[in-house]
Amino acid sequence: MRFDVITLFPEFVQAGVELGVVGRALQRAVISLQTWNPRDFTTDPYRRIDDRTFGGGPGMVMMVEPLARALTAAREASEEPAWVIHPSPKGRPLTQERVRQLAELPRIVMIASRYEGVDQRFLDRYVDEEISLGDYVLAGGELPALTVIEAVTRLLPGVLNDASSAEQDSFCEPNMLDCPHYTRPEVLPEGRVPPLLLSGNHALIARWRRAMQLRDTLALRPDLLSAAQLSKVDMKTLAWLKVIESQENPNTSQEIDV
Ligand code: 4F9
Repeated sequence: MRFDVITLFPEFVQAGVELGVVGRALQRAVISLQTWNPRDFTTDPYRRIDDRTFGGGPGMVMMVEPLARALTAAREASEEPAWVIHPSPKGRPLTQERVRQLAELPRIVMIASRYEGVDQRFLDRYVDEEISLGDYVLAGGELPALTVIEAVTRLLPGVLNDASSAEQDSFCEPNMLDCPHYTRPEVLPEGRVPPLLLSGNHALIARWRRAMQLRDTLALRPDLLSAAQLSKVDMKTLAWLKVIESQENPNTSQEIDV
């Protein structure tokens, strides 16, 4: 898989892909990455990439031409068709489902914008998709671009050593949080491992883990549950978790429905 990032801070992006899973994937040539600096595609002696906003107001806007020329150069660097992503708070929130789809593409180009924004004509004409990482504003799109690269790369064949570990994570199952995990030693000043996990009873352990997933999703991300794949047993477990919750917090309790 090939990534291209158009950025005023190519060193920032290069530094972000050196280590860990992405660094290893680069070394093994499972992925490749090229950065493109719009400043190298200016024509004026000041190498300007931004200008004041029409209509007045504070802040600078990234100009169409350096970005468009950088994008053209990136496109021409490979024959693979490119899907062009602009990380932006205006985009659709990124989900693991979308990450899985992106991992099927041969090539992604990301536009990491800076300053107050980008001339809308560039976005309308050249960007296929805007992606948001959340409802907050960063100084630029470099960290979101790195986030997309990492989320996608770890799904590519041969990147993670244990083929199953990418698939067993929290969020692998859509709309369900991961259960708690424990490792040695069994007993610590900070607490002990739930004895059930030491029982060797795998059916019981699987049920406990499922109950913990439901407990934590209900407590931390109840918004996910409406879209989650729930079995009849899951529904019963959830109903009980709600009863228990209402007993522990009688002031905030909702209706009991078992
Ligand atoms: C992009 C914030 C995606 C959240 C890009 C400033 C951004 C962002 N998700 N903020 N530039």
